[in-house]
Amino acid sequence: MKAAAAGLGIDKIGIASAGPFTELKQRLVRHRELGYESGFEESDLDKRTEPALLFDNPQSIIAIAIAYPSKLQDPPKSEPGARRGILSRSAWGDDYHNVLRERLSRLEAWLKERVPSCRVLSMVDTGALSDRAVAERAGIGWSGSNCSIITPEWGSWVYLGEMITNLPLPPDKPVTESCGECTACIDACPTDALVGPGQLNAQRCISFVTQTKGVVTDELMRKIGNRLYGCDTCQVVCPENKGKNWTHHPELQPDNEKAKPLLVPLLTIGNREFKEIYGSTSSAWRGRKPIQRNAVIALGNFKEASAVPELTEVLMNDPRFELRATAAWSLGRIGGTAALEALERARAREQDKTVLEAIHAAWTSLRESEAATVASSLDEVVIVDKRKQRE
Ligand code: B12
Ligand code: SF4
Ligand code: SF4
Repeated sequence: MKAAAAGLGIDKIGIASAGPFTELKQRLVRHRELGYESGFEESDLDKRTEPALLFDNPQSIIAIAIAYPSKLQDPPKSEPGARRGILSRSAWGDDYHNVLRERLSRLEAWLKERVPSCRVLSMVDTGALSDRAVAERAGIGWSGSNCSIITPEWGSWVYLGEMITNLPLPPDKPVTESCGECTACIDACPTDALVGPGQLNAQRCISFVTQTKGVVTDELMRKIGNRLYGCDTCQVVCPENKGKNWTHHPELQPDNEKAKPLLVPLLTIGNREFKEIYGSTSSAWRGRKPIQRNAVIALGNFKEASAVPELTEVLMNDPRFELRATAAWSLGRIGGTAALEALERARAREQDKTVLEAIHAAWTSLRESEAATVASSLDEVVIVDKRKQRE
């Protein structure tokens, strides 16, 4: 099976025993108690850790890994007047869920041809099991301080999937490599979401925040930067990923305009157009709202004054309060007379409490910074005056 992996389009296969994940269970209980869950995980911790609850008489779990690209070829520049956002590498190319499911069904067909009595249950990401815990047990890679499974061959730029089976296959040993003394990912995480080696407070992880649909806090909006979906920082800085860029799966190759799109057109993208462009990628699962909201945030973080008319349009007319509130924040961050006027006009007609609060916060901070600028220029006048008097 392992020798056939490459022919099946699979980069690495490992075998794990199908016994309960007892240590993981304790870990997940503690994780929940600390409030570190994202809410995207399967909520039943028994199902997450006991393969026998998902599959009748499981004998082993076949774990697979598929490597993906980490570099864009000739990426378009993000420039004043044409600012761009970025999708995380896990959303480049075709949706990895579909790609891995297709590989798992190829593997299933290969197995059934040889062992007709074989039964399998395949999963990728949305299944109950922890894909990382299975991969670790199956010797695919080690569990890094950035939480990712790092394979000695492909680094952490791998998607994971698995198949519970009734085949009693000999289990692989976990890999012996480890992070050693390195702490680069923990140091680089913009929000200190990595609260310790291999321990993530998902609520502070930018990858999670970019996938939420609500209004984000000022602190986290500033840290989102121009990320439209996901975050790769803790993997980009990882020395184990240095020089690793995998281009052998054509379906996973990025389209530059999708991976690094212009921000302004995203503000008005319709549902149908969004599905046409992004529907085939893994970034579309939460719909267009989070990505549009993140585009509004990114323009604010770029302080892109040329986008004030479009942001004003969002603030005045977008039916979604989350978008209007975020546009208020963004205009406050950009500043200038046009932004201030837009906030004042919106304040006069806005009915939603959250948006009104956002407008007020943006307006106040703008006025304060304006007052500070006036005050500092007055200070300068006074200093100049005093100098003149002395002369
Ligand atoms: C929920 C989820 C998220 C959440 C929370 C992530 C997290 N770290 O918990 C959010 C939205 C933030 C997220 C982000 C990302 N995700 Co995600 N996510 C998942 C999902 C659905 C469940 C993960 C989960 O249960 N986490 C809870 C933690 C506690 O458990 P765990 O990580 O599964 O298991 C590990 C720990 O428990 C640890 N552990 C166990 N016992 C102990 C004891 C001690 C002392 C310590 C320190 C650790 C430890 O070891 C286990 C194995 O590594 C999985 C798919 C799946 N079904 O498993 C994908 C998955 C983990 N995500 C994936 C990816 C690619 C990402 C992103 C890179 C996407 C991006 N570019 O933005 C980021 C990475 C963020 C990060 N640093 O982890 C891949 C990971 C591939 C890989 N090479 O590791 C997965 C496996 C999807 C897939 N099938 O490929 N994700
Ligand atoms: S994905 Fe980004 S925010 Fe999340 S842990 Fe990694 S560096 Fe921190
Ligand atoms: S950056 Fe260093 S500590 Fe973090 S996962 Fe990579 S090797 Fe491990």
